[in-house]
Amino acid sequence: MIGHGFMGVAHSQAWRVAPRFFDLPARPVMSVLVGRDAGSASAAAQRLGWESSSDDWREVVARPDIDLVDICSPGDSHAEIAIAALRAGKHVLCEKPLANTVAEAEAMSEAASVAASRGVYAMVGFSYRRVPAITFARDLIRAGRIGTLRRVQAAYLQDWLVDENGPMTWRLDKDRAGSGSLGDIGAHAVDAVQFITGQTFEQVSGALETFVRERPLLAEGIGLGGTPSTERGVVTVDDAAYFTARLSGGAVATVEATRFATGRKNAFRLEFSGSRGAVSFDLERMNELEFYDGDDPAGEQGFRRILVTEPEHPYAGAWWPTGHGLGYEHAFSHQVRDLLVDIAAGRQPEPSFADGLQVQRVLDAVETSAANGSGWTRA
Ligand code: SOE
Repeated sequence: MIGHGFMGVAHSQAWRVAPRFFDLPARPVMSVLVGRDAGSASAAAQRLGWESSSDDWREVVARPDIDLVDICSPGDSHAEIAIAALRAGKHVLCEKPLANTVAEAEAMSEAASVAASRGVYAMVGFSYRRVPAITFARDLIRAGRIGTLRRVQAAYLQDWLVDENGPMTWRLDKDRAGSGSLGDIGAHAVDAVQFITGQTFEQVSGALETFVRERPLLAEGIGLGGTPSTERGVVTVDDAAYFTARLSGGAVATVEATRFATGRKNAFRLEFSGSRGAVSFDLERMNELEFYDGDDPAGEQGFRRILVTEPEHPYAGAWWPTGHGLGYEHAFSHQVRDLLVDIAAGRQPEPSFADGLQVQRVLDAVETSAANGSGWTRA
């Protein structure tokens, strides 16, 4: 695994826990953790349960005893590492968004399709696809339970940037992160909507805004918990992204992504309205799904709350008894499970790098539309 920040920790937990709850076709060996600083990588490896550590990803991806490379580093390193790993015959799991630019994502997708023809697979880590209630929403909608889809409302709302004295993390630097709220959390919204509905974003019309244009630079550390210095740096990404969209199956959508939604900690909200019913989800209540069935008797109609913790719900049966619920980390374990099952079956895991590229094109179209003030832009 490359990287041991927030995502490295989440993925480490998944690699360790998945084999305890799922019957996997292969036993993951957490072999090497790679970080830029040898000392921090070694300390993180011990804490997170990796056998060894390294500060040289090139040497690690070339090693014959490595079968799979999990990329949890910032976006500016994804393309180079993923392409090198795939060319060296290693399966790849790469964090979202796939890349910082469409050109990088195209190169990655091309490398993945060459590798797949040799039985080497790549997956992009849109982990929320594997939250049971989101997977179940997809099952309901794909089974036609809400009829013809007409309206989608997606909002990914966080507030961890509200404090204007919060430091300049790598996520606020376009060169490292590609974009701001748009790529960090808007990408989840784009992927989840396409996954759930089976429709792709065809045209978008968007606006971006940066509310806080300068922040204290970090003297030490890379994240919000780092030590700020007295110098200030320029924020080069969006703080908020908004767009309307036309989907391939005729539905229309509004999407909002911001890390300035005061009071909203991780509210990823998705609502789908169809000719026969509707489905609504909020990640802050991630074990629940609201379902409105227009076929219910007139006097009994209303959204019903389904607790998505039954053995018949996706993934839930592998964990705790009915009603005990799952959390943020479980989706990453489901991701590990599905990845290993697909690799063992010689099947392309989803979302593929081609899916990641398609999301990247949507993000790019939003940026183009926002920059030009040009209205509808083809994704
Ligand atoms: C930060 O906004 C972040 O950690 C995202 O990068 C993740 O993808 C999301 O799962 C939670 O929020």
